[in-house]
Amino acid sequence: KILVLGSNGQIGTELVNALRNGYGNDNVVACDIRRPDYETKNAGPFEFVNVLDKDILKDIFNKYKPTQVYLLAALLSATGEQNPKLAWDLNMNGLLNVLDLALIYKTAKVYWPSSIAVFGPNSPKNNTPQYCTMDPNTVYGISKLAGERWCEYYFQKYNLDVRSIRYPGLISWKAAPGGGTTDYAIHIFHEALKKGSYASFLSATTELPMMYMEDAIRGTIELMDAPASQISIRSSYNFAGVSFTPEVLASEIRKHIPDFKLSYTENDPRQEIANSWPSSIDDSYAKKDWLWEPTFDLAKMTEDMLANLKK
Ligand code: VAH
Repeated sequence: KILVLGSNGQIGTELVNALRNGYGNDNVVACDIRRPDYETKNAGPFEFVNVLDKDILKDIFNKYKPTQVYLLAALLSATGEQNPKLAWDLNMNGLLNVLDLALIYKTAKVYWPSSIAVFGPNSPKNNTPQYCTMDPNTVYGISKLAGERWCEYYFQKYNLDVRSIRYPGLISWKAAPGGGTTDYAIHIFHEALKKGSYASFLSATTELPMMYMEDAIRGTIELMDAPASQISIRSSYNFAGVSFTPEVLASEIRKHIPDFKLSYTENDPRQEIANSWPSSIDDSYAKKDWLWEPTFDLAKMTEDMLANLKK
């Protein structure tokens, strides 16, 4: 069995579907603190689980004896800044609870997502390398960097097969994003179709690394399927798709909606977060170790987002 903890979020919703397609509906157990708002195409087992409740989490491990666990429950960057202590508690203790239970129940593989938020103002901005100065200044970024160190620690000390990716901003049409700094790049599509205009909370020239969800899900499963001998990084892999600014994204949208208007709001706290993050990422280790290759460029992503949202 495969457990997906945080199955209702932006990533979990699509990952559960992809895993159920590959492993069969009954073999993938979706776990969240809320029931999914809508029926997923691939219905399967669901459990109410709060990853901070170690007793319930232990019961779930005991009940399913999972071979793989994906831990996706987290607070993202913008929401994290509104509630720093909760973000630290959930992002850190959720991870430690899962790592400990994975050892006890001999889970074969654990997946935990990190983020480009592990980088900070003194990290190189362009083509940010795997190994460089990392001084995250959001609680989200601090918790992701600390989490990466714990993942590597459990691998080195206890031989736990933990794998991780530093996601860029993920663009998807199926499930809503949950309080991140990159969310503008999703809202813009919804508003472009609904109103023909959008007010971006990030400035025209803020360039951030992004990726289409379909690529991200495929990459995640490819990493998990790769032979352990090919995984040279046990903290978390740099992972890249496309980079763009709100301005560049708007011109791509205008190829489909010629009158689309983009304006900007000022003094949004998310701007400061975005300013501390890289503009583009060097993911050569992922390419070399497990043959990662993205397939969605800006044009293909924009076309697919608009076509699906229109439906
Ligand atoms: C956030 N989408 O904005 C997340 C992400 C690249 C950043 O981890 O908080």
